[in-house]
Amino acid sequence: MKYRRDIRNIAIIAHVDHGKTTLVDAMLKQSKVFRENQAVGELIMDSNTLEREKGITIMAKNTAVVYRGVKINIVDTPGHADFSGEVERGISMADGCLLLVDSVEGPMPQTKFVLRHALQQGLKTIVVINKIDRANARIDEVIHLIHDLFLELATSDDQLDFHVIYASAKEGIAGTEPNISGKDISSLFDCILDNLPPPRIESGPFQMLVSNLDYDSHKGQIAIGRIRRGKVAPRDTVVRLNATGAEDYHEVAEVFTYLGLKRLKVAHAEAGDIVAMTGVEKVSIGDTIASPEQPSALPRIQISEPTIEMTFIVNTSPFAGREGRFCTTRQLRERLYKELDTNLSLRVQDTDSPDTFLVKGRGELHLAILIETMRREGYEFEVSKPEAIIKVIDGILVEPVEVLTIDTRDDYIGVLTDMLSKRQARMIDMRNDGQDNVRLVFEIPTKGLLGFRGSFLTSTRGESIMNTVFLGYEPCRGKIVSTRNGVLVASEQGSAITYGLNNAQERGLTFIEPGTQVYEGMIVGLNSRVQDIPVNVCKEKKKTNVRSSTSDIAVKLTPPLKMSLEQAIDFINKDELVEVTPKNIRLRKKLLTYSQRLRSISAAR
Ligand SMILES: Nc1nc2c(ncn2[C@@H]2O[C@H](COP(=O)(O)OP(=O)(O)OP(=O)(O)O)[C@@H](O)[C@H]2O)c(=O)[nH]1
Ligand SMILES: [Mg+2]
Repeated sequence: MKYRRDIRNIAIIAHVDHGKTTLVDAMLKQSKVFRENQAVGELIMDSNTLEREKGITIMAKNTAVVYRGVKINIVDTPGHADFSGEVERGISMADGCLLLVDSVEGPMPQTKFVLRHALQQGLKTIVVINKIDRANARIDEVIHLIHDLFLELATSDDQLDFHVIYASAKEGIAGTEPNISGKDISSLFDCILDNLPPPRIESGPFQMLVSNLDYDSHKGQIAIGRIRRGKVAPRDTVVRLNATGAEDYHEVAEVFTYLGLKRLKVAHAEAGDIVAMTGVEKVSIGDTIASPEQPSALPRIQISEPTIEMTFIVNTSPFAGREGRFCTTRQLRERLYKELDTNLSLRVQDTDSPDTFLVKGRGELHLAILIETMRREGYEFEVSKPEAIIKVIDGILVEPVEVLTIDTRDDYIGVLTDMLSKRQARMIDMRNDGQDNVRLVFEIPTKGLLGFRGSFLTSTRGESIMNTVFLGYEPCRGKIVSTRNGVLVASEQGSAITYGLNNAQERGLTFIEPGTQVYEGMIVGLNSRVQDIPVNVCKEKKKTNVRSSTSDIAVKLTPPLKMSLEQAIDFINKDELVEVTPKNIRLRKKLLTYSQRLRSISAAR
């Protein structure tokens, strides 16, 4: 067995926000991949617009730095549980990983999820205790908890023997002791070179597993992966082996390796390195690209199954076709199926109704990001309330269950446990730090989490953080009764005006401003009672000839409650839809007229 000692392939894994992308910034900055004085900013690898807006990583990405003459290929992965599929494929390119843990938060549910995957894939680990600059860092305790986690998850004894590095990614410093003496992250780089294994090379002709895809409008599809065997060069003939075992031949156009933020065009690349190549058309993640001399497929990447589903429907609102560029069934269908090429944990299915598609994903955020991306591309459509995916296993109806971790203050324990017990959650742990901060851990069916985030944030006044991670399937526990109030539904089409909205505000909270175009059946507010009521927000004040001294004084409206896309999806009930266009996000009843809704209620009785 041979090794490529001039290369290390590493994945950076952690719970959300523990500082992975910031650590990559520090690695890039120290290896001087930028010109002197070049303004590079922060979170350099979060290059996608939605990533920058939300401050989270959504897609796994490659970069590389050179240290002591060794090229370190780095895969930055997302930490949010909804994008776990990206972690699973990122790991498939690596031999080692950096497991980051926040010095205050300690190991979190997603820390466990990513570490389990890394250890199962046989990756060697370096633990990086990050954010040690934080005032309330509790390093000893965190290390202790990490040891427990390894004891629980290690698949062999040598995995228990990991190195620890202390870092402040933000300040760009790292050391082997908590009181860091160095002025940079050299100790981290040294630890990587000394302890993470170089790639092992098998002998034989070219073979590579496609772990990621990119697209270039000139060059077409770009297949990214790590070469397992042999060499590849432009103009080589290769075979692509897909999921069905079918083979087709292609000519490699260009081959690139990574350095800093660039892809470098190379004359050839060899086993052990991570490369990007063009010329292989219609390739999917999980395919193998190999030499025709020995065209054998590598095992496809295992990606966890989706847990929630929702329908995407062609826009049927009275405003359909006004604001989007792509509105037809064919365009919606093509776009959704195209997403499957790169979004591995997504599933799309046709339904009995030709203009409705069932889309399954790993969580509300996973689906919300797809919806937001499509709307920015110019698509217009409607989506239904997400639902947990129910399955039959061994003749028993089962549903997904998640672990919910909440970091909050003592004051909110009562209200939270009360809300969560109605959602069939079971508390499994509660830890208090003696200073009013408490961590609550629950097991909760996924269906109980849907629609929870909104009320969670309001009832804890935005002072708490919640995280979830998929646990497994368990026998169904029966229905959860919705506790949301009814809605205010526009009874007529037109332009909302202050007078009409003021009347509506006597009934509850409103969601729209004067001047907003509404249609009959559109949801314009939240009722203060449980039932829905129609309101005419376009209604003008009756004109009389008599002037009253008081009633003509300008009415002051309470500012409307504006919902983001995620909040809207979280908010709606089963008989409602979110209408998504490049310009607007509207909420509506599925049945637009009052009489239709009345009839359906009486039919249900
Ligand atoms: N105090 C402190 N803050 C840090 C440090 N490293 C990162 N942060 C902050 O933590 C937040 C999250 O950092 P990111 O690098 O985006 O975290 P991430 O792990 O890449 O997050 P995801 O990719 O979304 O999972 C940012 O506000 C950073 O500025 C650190 O060493 N100290
Ligand atoms: Mg990140």
